[in-house]
Amino acid sequence: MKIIIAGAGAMGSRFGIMLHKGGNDVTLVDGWPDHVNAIKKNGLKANFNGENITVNIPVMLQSEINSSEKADLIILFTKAMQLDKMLQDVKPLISKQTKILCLLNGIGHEDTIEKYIPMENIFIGNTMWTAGLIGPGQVKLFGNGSVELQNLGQGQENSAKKLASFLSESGLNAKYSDNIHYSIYRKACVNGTMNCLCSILEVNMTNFGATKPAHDIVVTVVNEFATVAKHEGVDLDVKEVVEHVESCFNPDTIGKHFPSMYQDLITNHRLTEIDYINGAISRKGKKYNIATPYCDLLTQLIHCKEDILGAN
Ligand code: NAD
Ligand code: AOT
Repeated sequence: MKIIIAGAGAMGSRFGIMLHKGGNDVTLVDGWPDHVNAIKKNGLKANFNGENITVNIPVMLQSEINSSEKADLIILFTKAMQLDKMLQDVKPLISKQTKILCLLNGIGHEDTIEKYIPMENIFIGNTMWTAGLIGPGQVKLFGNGSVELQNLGQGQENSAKKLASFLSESGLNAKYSDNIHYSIYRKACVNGTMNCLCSILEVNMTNFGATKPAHDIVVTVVNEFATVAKHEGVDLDVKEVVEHVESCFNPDTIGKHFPSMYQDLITNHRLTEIDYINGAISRKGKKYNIATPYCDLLTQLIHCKEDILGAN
């Protein structure tokens, strides 16, 4: 099985390393020249659960893609803003059989993917794995995680189940979900609270969880997501989702993780995915005539911070 990781930053590197360690034919594709050149020169370096390892995985720039060999599976791990361009660039690697798996955070990526890929080959999901990009060619990976996925096209359930077992063979702990829109909204509630709040407050998830107002803020934001989700046929169990979000405060599991939005904005002064998370809820709220004041403000505050820090 020829696997392409399209977007090989923090998470793409994690999945690339785990699938490579699992004995698979993996190639990384990325658009950041310094990162790609560092991997070509020195291998991909990872602190993997405390152990320093170097993995030699083939890697190429998006601009170096040629059509010689088609992929069986492409796993998308760009940031949301980079997804459309990546799909355009990987076109030469796609045959009629190529399956595409999208595990990006945020809501509505299927609308972008459907422009390029036939529905029966699209698989969408979300992941509770985490990863950090330390610098070009170097990642830090700790903790455990999981993947939930489902087919977008009708009649592809068996393919989705096979894909989940295939990922699990490399330790990725993947499961087929028969209600992936619920899972995506549930994970979006984690990002709609942790990513923006840890970035605005410049803390990790444990530190945010230790503040007195944390619980009330989480409940209010999750309720805004749930009200919008209901208009899209997704009936979130707010109490369960709040518990799920708050489980991220645990310092012994993933509480010490600085969310990817923090890594983008605070560490690297890069633009964020806020418009695909809280911003998506604000837009949908307007469409359905639902007030989403917390999501509106959190989106605006992140955009303020992008401006203040000169993010690009
Ligand atoms: P990432 O920013 O590490 O990588 C995405 C792309 O940005 C890559 O092409 C990378 O090379 C490029 N990039 C990274 N740093 C750069 C820099 N300083 N200069 C120029 N280019 C740079 O993204 P990620 O954290 O792997 O996230 C991918 C997707 O997975 C996102 O949708 C994210 O929300 C989601 N996600 C992330 C985590 C996490 O812990 N990082 C966990 C779950 C889901
Ligand atoms: C995360 N983090 O999704 C993952 O950093 O964007 C991110 C992200 C799993 C559980 C909690 C947070």
